[in-house]
Amino acid sequence: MGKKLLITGFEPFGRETVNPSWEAVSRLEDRIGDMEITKLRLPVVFGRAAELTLEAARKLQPDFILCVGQAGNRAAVTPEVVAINLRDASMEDNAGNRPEDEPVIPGAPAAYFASIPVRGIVAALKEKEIPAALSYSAGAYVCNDLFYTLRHCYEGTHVRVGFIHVPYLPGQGDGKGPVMELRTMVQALGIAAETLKG
Ligand code: PCA
Repeated sequence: MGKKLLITGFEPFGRETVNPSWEAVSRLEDRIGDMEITKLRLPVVFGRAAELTLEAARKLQPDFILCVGQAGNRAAVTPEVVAINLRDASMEDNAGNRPEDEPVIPGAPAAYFASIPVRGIVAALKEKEIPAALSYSAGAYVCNDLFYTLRHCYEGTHVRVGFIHVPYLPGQGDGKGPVMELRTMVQALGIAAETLKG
């Protein structure tokens, strides 16, 4: 039976004028195999990104939620293994918030593992010679905030939740760090979507 995937990307933040996550997500097909794809662009704002995703998910009733974000210092597509219950920002978000050492959800568990097949995704990407690796930290900024909130909300349900960080696009950062071509990222997300069913 056809499954539904809600996939999110972020608006730009910091000094950047593009965010590769939304650039790649927005270029995905509307259907991959028998999976219906719904794309959502999110603000880089603590709490709000998750609220908007939950709102969209309540309407769509997806089987999978895959969030994508930029991780500028990375050279590979990196599925995140774990989300932690911590907000600890070293820079303001796009609404001027800079939480320090706060829980995402007070009283909730310290961490959740991704509920998508992260290892299967890395293997499928490597098979296509796309640089890929597991990441054991999504940080403590807005990406982790989103990932943690969704994992918490869908714990014990059939909805599978994951997060993938992607590198900078050519032209981003200081020009000296690692980058990845947009078409490679789009291909990578398509492969990840195909691999979700495990
Ligand atoms: N990356 C940030 C937030 C938005 C994005 O694309 C992060 O890694 O938290």
